[in-house]
Amino acid sequence: MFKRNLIGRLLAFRPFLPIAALAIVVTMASPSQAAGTVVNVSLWDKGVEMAMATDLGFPAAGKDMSKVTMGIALSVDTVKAGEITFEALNSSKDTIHEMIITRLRDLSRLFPYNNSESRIDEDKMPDILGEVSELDPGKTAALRLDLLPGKYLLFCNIPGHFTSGMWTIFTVE
Ligand SMILES: [Cu+2]
Repeated sequence: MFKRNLIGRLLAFRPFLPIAALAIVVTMASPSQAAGTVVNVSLWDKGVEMAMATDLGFPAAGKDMSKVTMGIALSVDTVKAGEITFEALNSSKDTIHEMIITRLRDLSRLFPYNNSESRIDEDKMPDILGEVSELDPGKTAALRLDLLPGKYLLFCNIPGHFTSGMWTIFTVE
């Protein structure tokens, strides 16, 4: 599903490439030949009727993360350093989600949070590397990054979603 969408999008955006170049694009889009690593990302939730948790933001220490009502699921959570393509799918039926990636230098540090907006204060986070913003339900989008070894956090910053548990840790070796 992801692969087909990726190929479709690449071809759609590059309709005038010569045949040889097209072949390269298609070849690169298959997982075994991809330049770097492909990580499938599912942005999921349990539906709008579920009351959102309000105290399940990162870090998870001391929290009952089984109570999350939305989250980010990865096909693989540890990859080799280098070029990494995140293929994000909004699996929700009714809610817009997004995926922001930030370097995680301290596994216990609280993120700057704007309580009145119920979201992370992105302006106070110097380590944000990229994002797939405001993805409609059922839509996919890709983010390609060159990542060094370290810990990263993927999170959704739609109001209320971070504290509902919509984040996950990602490791690059
Ligand atoms: Cu979200």
